[in-house]
Amino acid sequence: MYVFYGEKEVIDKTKEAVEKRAVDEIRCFTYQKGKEKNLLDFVKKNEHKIEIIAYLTLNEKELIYLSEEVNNISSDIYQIALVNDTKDMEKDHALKGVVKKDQEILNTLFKKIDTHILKNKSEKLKKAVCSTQGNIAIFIHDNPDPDAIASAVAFEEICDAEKIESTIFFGGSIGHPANEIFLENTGFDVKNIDEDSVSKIVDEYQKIVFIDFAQPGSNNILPKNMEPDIVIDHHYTNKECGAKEFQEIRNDVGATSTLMTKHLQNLEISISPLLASALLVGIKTDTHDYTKNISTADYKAISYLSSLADKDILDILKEPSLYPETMKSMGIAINNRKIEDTVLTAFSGELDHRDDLPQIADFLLRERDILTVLVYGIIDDKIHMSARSKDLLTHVGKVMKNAYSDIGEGGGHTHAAGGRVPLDEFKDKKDAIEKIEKRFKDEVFKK
Ligand SMILES: [Mn+2]
Repeated sequence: MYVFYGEKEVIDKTKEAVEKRAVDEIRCFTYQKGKEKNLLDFVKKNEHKIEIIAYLTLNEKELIYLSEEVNNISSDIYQIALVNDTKDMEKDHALKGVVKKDQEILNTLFKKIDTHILKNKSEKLKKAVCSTQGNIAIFIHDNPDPDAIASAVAFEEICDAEKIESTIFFGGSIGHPANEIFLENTGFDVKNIDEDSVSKIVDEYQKIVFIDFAQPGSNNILPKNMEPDIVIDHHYTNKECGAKEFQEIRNDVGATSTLMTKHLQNLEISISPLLASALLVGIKTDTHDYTKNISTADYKAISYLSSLADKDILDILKEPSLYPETMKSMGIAINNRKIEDTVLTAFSGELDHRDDLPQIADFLLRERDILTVLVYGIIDDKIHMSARSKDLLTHVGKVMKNAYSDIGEGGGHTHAAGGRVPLDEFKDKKDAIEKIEKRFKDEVFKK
């Protein structure tokens, strides 16, 4: 939790800036003469939750008094203040950071806070790892992607540095051919397990770590009531994941790889060319080629990793080769594609891999003047679909939901979505093709 204390005007500005960053919980206290006790009472009650107190007041006497009182309650709280002159403030008082009032206050303040938080976080993470008497089980989500795999391997590096044994586990299958190829080419050791072995692992291993996910039981092999010891993730969640020792959920960064890079950097653990390349691919895939959710922190990690990565490995990992079956399905889809206005629909025949569809959809979206794509194919007794859109007025997740929810499933994000419908909803294949396409276009053109 961040606590801000100061004049109303500065507090209002700060609050806005901090909220935009979507970091930890924020509490603001407006400075009022004689009401210092309110702040101190709050600190007493929440001393373990508070990470930082920033004083945005220029009343020096008050500042010194408060910072010392807070220091008496807990010396773990990082206290930073805005002052008239930085000269003699830093050494003599409980304040660990000061910002001169004529500096670009907020930026300087945040820079200091960031440096402190990150260093401190990495140290806390190391402590959580080191307190293990046995070994650590690192879990990643089902059908793991390069971000999850590379981040887990980075976590393993921290364990290795502390001579603590660790193993990476995941449920489901690798799924996406690109991910399978990533794993083959990196040679990283991750263990695919089934539900029966989960309880044994949980018993055997002393600490449980979640990497690139935070909610047990959703898209991972762990039971819903599992309490992790450590969680590091970058997906938005409104639920408490209840990590017992260390938790870092930052939805203001594009990839868990970015967070892990920073930890390795802060803990001065060297990153091999292979791992640096893998982490780079993790950031690349999770930010959709640096176009979505990318932040300054991601760019910083990219710049750091780039100097360590191996260009040849990177080339192989970045452009994974495609399966012959995927090429075949892509050919069928290209031949079958129908275009109406800016919307392209394509039937890709009988599919070998469900995950061919998003790759084909991404490819077809590159056709000139096309803004929205639906690709679908048959696997067993179902029609599987994948949709993409770069049309600002189309939310393709909603389109899929409205078009197919009554006969199957559909949903997803603004730009990418998917769905499936059982084949027996239709008379025959021809009827299925007609109806699937009509439902999609009706929804897209409705807007
Ligand atoms: Mn991720």
